[in-house]
Amino acid sequence: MNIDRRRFLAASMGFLAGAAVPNIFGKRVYGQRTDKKPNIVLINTDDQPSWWVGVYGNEDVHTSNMDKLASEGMLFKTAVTVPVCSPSRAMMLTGRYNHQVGIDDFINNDEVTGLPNGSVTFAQVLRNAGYTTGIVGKWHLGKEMEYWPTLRGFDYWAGFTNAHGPLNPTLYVKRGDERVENQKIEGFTLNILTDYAINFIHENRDKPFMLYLSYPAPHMGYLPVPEEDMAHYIGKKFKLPDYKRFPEAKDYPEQELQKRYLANYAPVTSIDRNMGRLFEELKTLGLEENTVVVFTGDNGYCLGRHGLRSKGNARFLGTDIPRPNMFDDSIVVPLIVRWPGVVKPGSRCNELVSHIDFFPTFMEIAGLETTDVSHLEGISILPLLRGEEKIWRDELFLIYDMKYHAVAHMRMIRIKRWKLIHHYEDERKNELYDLKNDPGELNNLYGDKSVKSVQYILTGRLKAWEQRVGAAKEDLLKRNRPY
Ligand SMILES: [Ca+2]
Repeated sequence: MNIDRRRFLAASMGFLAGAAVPNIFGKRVYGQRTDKKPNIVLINTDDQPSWWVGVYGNEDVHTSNMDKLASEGMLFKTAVTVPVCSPSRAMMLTGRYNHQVGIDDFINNDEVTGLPNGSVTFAQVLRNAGYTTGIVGKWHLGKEMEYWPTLRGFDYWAGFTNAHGPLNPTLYVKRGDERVENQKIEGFTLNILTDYAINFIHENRDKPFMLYLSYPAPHMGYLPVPEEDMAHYIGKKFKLPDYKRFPEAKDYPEQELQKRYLANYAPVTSIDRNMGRLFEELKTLGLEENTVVVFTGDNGYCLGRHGLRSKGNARFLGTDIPRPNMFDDSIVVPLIVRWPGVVKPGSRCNELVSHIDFFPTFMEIAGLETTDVSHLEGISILPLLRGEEKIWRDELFLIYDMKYHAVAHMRMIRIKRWKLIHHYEDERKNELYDLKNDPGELNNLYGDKSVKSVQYILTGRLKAWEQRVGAAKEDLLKRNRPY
């Protein structure tokens, strides 16, 4: 069969199988499909908060493909995750809270640990259901071979264990039991990873596949990027937050912060351009209709907000003063889902969702029952994607036991209006924010008499959750971890 014929057939099948079901008036009806298993492409960026995406309201960053994806799919305004790499990835892959799979903080380069054997990932479940599963890029759930993604449900891996710089990457390339090729490739890392992702899609175009494309950027400023990505920012001055109101950060030079913005926005644009290449490939292969694309980030970032640089383990700008935190800037990540025929183009969702929801969502997308997997903490967001009226959860929880940069033991409950954070390392640091009247989380109301009942109720709910999932203060002692 020649390529044109194959593409034509694939395109026709995509149309028949994937399009929205036309009703008798010829209108598209969303939320219904009757076709074969859809492919899943999950794109995860490293340290990109939702506020670094144009469509989330940022006028400085250039993200035309991310914005277009939102115009074709659903954008979630409040998608949260643990505010550092490894715990967030553990939550996403296992559908459980990070401490339940033993990942408290990011995994340092010299640490011999990782996602334990026996932690079931969505990749394993999808592979059992007939999917070919691949990961391209950063893993960050264990450096030793026993923790590698090819032993956690992925048939294919082209990438690296921890972080990697922007140029000339050395990649492990591994398929099943094949030997590992350790390849150094000349060029820009983000372009090269996308090439591998495109190849994976091309090779698996005739069967259901799940691709987890894990970009290692814009992590801590990721330059250089190709000139074409930099071109969007020549001579540009970025809007900066009012970081000078924070005494610890007030002496930090504006010019330096401008440079940091450039070092983060330019790689976001580089990823965005590469995402465009990947989407073109899906279209060319006729797979666009039958592929669910999920775009998200592994944690947020402050970059001047609250006077901080970095995320949950932030420090004040220009200092080594730590500020462990669960500000929305650190925990809210982009989440955009496109699924032609199911998700209404340009739709927006204000419900509270979390990275623990990915696992059951992917199961449901693959047509699998989620009732037998009671160990999962997340809920499938498929009803939200379909636009169904549904009573949804009204609370989200997070846990972050931080050991690098500072010691902190944070537990959070976030409802739509309020957020409570316990700091078990020092309860004088507890926080309570009214997100409706103080979305920037500048006014800590913990202990304020005017919100006594809110604090009381949220404390009860948070403690009940802590007890249930083994995250209470007493459990820290049992785990022999100091606080
Ligand atoms: Ca990260």
